Amino acid sequence: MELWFSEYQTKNVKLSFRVTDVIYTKQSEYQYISVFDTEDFGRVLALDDTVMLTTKDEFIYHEMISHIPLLTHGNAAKVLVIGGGDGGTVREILKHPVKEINLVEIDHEVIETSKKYFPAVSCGLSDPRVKIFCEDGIEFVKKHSGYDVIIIDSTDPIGPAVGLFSSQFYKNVFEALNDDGIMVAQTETPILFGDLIKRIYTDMSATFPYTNLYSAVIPTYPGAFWTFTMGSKSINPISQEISDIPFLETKYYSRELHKSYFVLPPFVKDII
Ligand code: AG3
Repeated sequence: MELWFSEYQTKNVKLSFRVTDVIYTKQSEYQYISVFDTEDFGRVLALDDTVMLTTKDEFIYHEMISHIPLLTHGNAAKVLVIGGGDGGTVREILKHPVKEINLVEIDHEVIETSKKYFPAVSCGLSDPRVKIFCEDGIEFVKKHSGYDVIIIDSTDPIGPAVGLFSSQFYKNVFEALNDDGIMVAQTETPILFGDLIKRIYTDMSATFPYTNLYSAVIPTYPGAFWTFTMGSKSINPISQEISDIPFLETKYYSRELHKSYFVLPPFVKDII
């Protein structure tokens, strides 16, 4: 018997994996959580049947959403992660000499699931520098400030994540950042969602003096060509020297390529 998982990336495009084992499923207060093993991409975490990570390629997303803003900033002490309950982003941030990480994940079941079934992803969550808040990130940024870097490691802009893609949210993030602060958000694929990317870019650049897109290839996300949008209050990420921290162990991010991640193909430049 063949067992397959499919994500509807659009109404008309599916990404499917042959499933070797269903490990865990649960309907939480917010979403349907599933964990399963696959033949070629290892273990998968899906939320509402949408792929959040696979153990084979999660390093690409988590390295790129963390190291680019942190090395651009160069001296981040206090970092906020919104979403990211699996812990992959926290794991990467902990490779930097930060003092404090606040993780704000709305669904504590995601954290528990990752701790139990993805030990190599969630390993940083028990570090003493990490404080976990199980609340809505949209409200959290209105009440907290003093961050050097804020990372929006969200799901797609549907359901509870919609507000994480709004111009008012970007304004609140701006206020929550220190004067040289930097934010970055995962911003989907220009192959399928050009209008969304244009709106995010327009909204973020209405608030942040420097707004830049960068990209990575993520085979298990829609379009495979994925973007991150970075807003910076005073540091220009393009002219900034990249800070040199020793022993940054990465598999996708590379210092030599750092500037090139911001170089956009013409079709993306045309979108924004
Ligand atoms: N955040 C999910 C990115 C969106 C993926 N979208 C999709 N598969 N349709 C990643 C969570 C990992 N920390």
